[in-house]
Amino acid sequence: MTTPDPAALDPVVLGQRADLMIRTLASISAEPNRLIRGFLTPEHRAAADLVAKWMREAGLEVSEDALGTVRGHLPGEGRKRLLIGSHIDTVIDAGMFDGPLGVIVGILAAGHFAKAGRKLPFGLDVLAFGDEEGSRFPVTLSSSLAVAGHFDTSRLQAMDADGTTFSEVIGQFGKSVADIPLAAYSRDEAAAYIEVHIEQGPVLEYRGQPLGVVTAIAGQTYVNVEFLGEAGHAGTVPMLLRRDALAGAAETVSLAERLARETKGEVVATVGVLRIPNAAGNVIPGNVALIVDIRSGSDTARHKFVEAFKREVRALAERRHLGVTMTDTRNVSVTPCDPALQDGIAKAIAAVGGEPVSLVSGAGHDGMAMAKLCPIAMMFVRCRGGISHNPAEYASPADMGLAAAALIKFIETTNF
Ligand code: HGY
Ligand code: MN
Ligand code: MN
Repeated sequence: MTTPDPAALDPVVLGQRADLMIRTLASISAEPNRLIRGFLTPEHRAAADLVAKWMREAGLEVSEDALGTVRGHLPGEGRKRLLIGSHIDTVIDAGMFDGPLGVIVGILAAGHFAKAGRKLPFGLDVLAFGDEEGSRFPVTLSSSLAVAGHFDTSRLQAMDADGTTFSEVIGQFGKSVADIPLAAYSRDEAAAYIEVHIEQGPVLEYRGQPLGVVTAIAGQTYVNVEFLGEAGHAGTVPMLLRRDALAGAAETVSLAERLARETKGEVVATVGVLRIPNAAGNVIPGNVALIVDIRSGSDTARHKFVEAFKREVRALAERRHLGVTMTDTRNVSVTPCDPALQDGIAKAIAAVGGEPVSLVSGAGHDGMAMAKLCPIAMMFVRCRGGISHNPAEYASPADMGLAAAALIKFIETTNF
């Protein structure tokens, strides 16, 4: 039995380690002046290699699956394993904490037990997923779905902006599509999945608390809306004779915002992508597409919203003599977090001096995929101004250290 290092449980030391690791990982990007790390890119390769190095240094057995998920394993007494993970891919021009924080805190926690020579009643697996954001392909959660045994091979035909297919990219990454099923855990191995993640919202900061317990992950509907009007000369077509697809899209953006505001917080709706092919200042847009991201902690409220939204879009298209198609490209129900695990996390937060705040996650996470395999739970970490998906994203070393100490406490006080 090696002597436990007293500093190992000191949240200040853990926070400093986490901060250094976060900033080191953040230096791996596709571009020098902003953080971009797409799925199965050279940056993913470099990030995976760095995470694997940290896992080995922490005393974990490292492996990597066919979708580039890096796994650090600490053997326990029995066959069961507690899975601790998050993602190392990013959105474009990202913050450095969204995703990596959960992997790094997992490595620090597992390393604590490895260094102490502690044999836990269950194994620990730290997982670094590479496709949570869906910023390269129009699909998401591929790596965690593969680990959960629910990878849908239709994704292999998805294409990135260069027209390269998902399956081609797997080959370029040095992996084989045939090996994807090997990534899956069997149900009797996976005891639970825990993810530590920045809140990406303002609640913990408002409540003056460093850590929170997630009760559920919001459900999501993505609607691809495409308007078909008539391209025309900007100077010659009278306003009343136009079939302006962009004007229809603009009215749709305001409609989504108005309907969501009317739900008084129950539903949020965002248009983050608007595509105008062959855009030109002197051409009336004839064809415009937009993606509407609709989320809610209540599936009933979300479905009701989508129905009302689509009804009003059809009406405005009619009024404007536009053709319109609406395709749901994502429909994910609310993912509840396991009540017993929530309780364990709340107790661990209290043990490190926090007052556990419970909240719904408006953001999606790999836990949505892992819930198909085993019970899940999430611990949120306060982030400044609730800002995320933005380079101004920030979590303090003190709060990150408390999260690592709370996760260690959770592992020590939980049994499966
Ligand atoms: O969209 C989300 O909520 C996550 O950041 N991918
Ligand atoms: Mn994100
Ligand atoms: Mn995330």
